[in-house]
Amino acid sequence: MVTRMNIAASTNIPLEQWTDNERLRAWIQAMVDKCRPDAIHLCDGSEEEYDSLCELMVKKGTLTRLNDSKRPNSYLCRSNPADVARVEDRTFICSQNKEDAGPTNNWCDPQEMRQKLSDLFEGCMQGRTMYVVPFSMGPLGSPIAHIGIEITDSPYVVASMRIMTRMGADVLKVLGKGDFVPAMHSVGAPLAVGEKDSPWPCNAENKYIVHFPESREIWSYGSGYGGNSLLGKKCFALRIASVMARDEGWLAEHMLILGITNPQGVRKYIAAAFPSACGKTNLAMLQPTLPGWKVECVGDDIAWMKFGKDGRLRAINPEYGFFGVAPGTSYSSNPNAMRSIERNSMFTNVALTDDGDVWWEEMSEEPPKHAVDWKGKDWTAESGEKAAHPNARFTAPASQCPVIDPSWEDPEGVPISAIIFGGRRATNVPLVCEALSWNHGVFMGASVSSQTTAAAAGAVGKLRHDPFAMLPFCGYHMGDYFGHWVNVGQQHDASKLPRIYNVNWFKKDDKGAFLWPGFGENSRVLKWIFERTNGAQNAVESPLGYLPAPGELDTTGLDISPEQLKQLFNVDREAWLNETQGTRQYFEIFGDRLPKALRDELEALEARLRG
Ligand code: SAT
Ligand code: MN
Repeated sequence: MVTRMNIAASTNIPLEQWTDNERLRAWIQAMVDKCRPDAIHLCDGSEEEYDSLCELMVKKGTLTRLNDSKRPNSYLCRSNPADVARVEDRTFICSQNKEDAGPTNNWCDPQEMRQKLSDLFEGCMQGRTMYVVPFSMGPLGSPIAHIGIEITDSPYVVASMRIMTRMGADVLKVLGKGDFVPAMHSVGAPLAVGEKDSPWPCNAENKYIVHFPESREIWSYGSGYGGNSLLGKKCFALRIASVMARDEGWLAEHMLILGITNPQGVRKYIAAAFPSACGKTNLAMLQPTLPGWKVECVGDDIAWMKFGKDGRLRAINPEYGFFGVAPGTSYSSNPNAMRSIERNSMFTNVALTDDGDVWWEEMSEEPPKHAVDWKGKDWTAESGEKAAHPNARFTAPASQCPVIDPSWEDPEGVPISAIIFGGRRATNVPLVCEALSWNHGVFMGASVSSQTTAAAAGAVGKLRHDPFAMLPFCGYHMGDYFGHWVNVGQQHDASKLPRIYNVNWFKKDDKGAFLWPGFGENSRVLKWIFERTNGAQNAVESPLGYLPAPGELDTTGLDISPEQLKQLFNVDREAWLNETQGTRQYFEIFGDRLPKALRDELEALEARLRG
């Protein structure tokens, strides 16, 4: 017989003093009874709390403090090698009806899953401390923001949540007696009395990332890594929020948000969807190579967008930090990211240099002579091994970004002028193309394919459909999600809707070399988009949509041959008819939930290609 734990005797502050939210208190008590932690820590979000958690993790061997003269107040963390990325095959949408999860999600009967979770969570925190983490996705009190409470037995998760979200006592003040999304997390590794803990406890063989969309609940078990365990991010801000957005008429999207200012000082905002590890962070804080242009960052991963009183689509970044891919990031590829992580940052699965700093592939031209790799082993460049895991990450406060946008915390959000879709495509997809209409843009988003990356467990480099870059993140039937996008277009003033674009930085020539330099040079594409949204007549129509008219993509000072440019915009009709064949087949899986508007767009595209 399990005895009820006396919370009053086990918390750092009395629960009644911490919150007067009855539902929250009852949930905490229920989870304490189920998980049976040794202690309960109700988080206040203070710096002292963060520091003492980090100190605790240093003692446990989870964290290594970096050299303070190199990287002040920063830590390295090495995860268990069996816990390094999101696990899509262990991620479940447990809607009441299987059909509502749709063909792109793993579904499990909610009753069955509840039983499974109930068994898994039983006593799962024995020997550990349970942390209760109040967090706000979005600026505190913003009409677009929402509150969640994560319960976790991982101090790494608590420390990361403090960087990635607005977290702590202030959130509880805003919450009052109101509603929150409960997000339950355990690493799934209870400790027997006297058992020694491992630096990165997890339950590698038994991971469950579970969402109940109707009751808006998240349950995550077995993994401590990234989107599996920082439940405000993909689980709440995308999977659960996409369901809320569908029900309430807004959009929760896997999109960066950037502000772009032209030499005359006019600023516009753009949102852009790319799959994980396809350069969202680089684009969000890009340093334009075009003189006089400026890009500023609102967010690098997620956008919540609602229509404002002025009829314009307004976006907030629900997050408070960056959880960016480290390998490939350098002072030349993304100087603003590098400056964002100079202090107060956490690094997971990167290499440790002999002078107590971090390193990863391509961070510097010359690799260090010696380092300790992400698995904790001696490393030299000659070994042929990667020093950092390909999905190694930095976690840093967004406020440290030197080009953080002045309006990034505006509770009303920033007005969006353009939406971009993109993926990693070696062939076919041109550098940039504007949709002919809103529905054509929705079709573009729905038909995105991209090569897979190390952000998720599984094969890398495999081409797969990833509609709206939401394949792993849509909390309901993807066909209904397309329908929601079509409806949004129908329900709002077309002249105020953002224009929609498709881009591809990754097209290759027949020798396998990239045709476009990317990074800061992408400002040339953003400039063209900026001018389009300003009414410029600088495009020509192609079967795929509007392309830059000859000479209208600013290539001043860029070393690119006319042949390369031709290839970047070449529309190979034969190859494209193959492509539409693939899209047609893919759309089949959505059955009658595929909106007619998208079928019409597919047919219109085929007609234009044949025409
Ligand atoms: O989901 S994570 O936050 O681990 C990273 C990503 O896939 O974007
Ligand atoms: Mn992402």
